Amino acid sequence: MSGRFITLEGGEGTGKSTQARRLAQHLRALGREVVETREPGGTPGAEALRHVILSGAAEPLGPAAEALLFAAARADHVAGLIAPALAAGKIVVCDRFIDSTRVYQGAVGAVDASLLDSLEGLSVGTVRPDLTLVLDVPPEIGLARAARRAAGAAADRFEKEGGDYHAAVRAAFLARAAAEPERCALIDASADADAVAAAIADVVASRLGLGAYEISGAGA
Ligand code: Z5A
Repeated sequence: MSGRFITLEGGEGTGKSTQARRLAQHLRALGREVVETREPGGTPGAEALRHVILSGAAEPLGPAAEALLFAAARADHVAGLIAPALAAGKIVVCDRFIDSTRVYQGAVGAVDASLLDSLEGLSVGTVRPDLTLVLDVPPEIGLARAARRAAGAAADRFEKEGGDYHAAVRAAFLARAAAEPERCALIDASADADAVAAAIADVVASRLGLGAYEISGAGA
């Protein structure tokens, strides 16, 4: 028995967390067993590393060192949660995964691709997404959404970056989606959350054969 692995990717405030939750609800309503998780994080060890990374404590060490930390967190997450869930036949819905490293540390951070290849091999082995939903909105919309949600809380390591940074992130995600169209589906995430959820459910049904979509009214 082997499950299905779905990842959601995209820049800040594109709605990944919202849509991961909506997709998991939708698949559960269809009678599927779903594990919802996120990166960096998902296991106690990886959540501890998340705190170190997002606090900015590792930023002075440079993007290659941050890539090592993301890879260490991912190795624990894959071994401790994702691989066992897939082996048990469950559907894993993960908010960010390997494409985030390729975009933030690779395309934007300029970490050498051969180093990222090695780290990816070590951390995930053969565990690769069956489907990656790349959520796309113009950065000004994503950043405004994230700012509304944060409502005065301090910006983390990545949230404090400027507009050019987030534009580069968007371009790199678009390039990844274009380079791997069989694995990746590009989703226009600028519509309201119900419309985006419906578009995602259609893609999941057509690409993976996981059910037809009915509006659940779960809200954003
Ligand atoms: N990172 C990395 O560099 N390398 C790696 O390998 C990995 C990660 C795995 C993790 O940040 C950071 O780590 C990330 C990249 C880096 N930083 N950045 N940027 P995080 O996990 O704390 O945050 P995030 O992944 O960027 O997600 P987010 O900012 O929390 O946004 P989101 O999940 O895409 O959006 P959301 O939380 O679902 O929605 C944001 C708000 O918008 C919220 O109030 C919603 O109610 C609202 N929303 C959602 N959808 C809509 C629609 N459709 N319309 C209107 N409003 C909406």
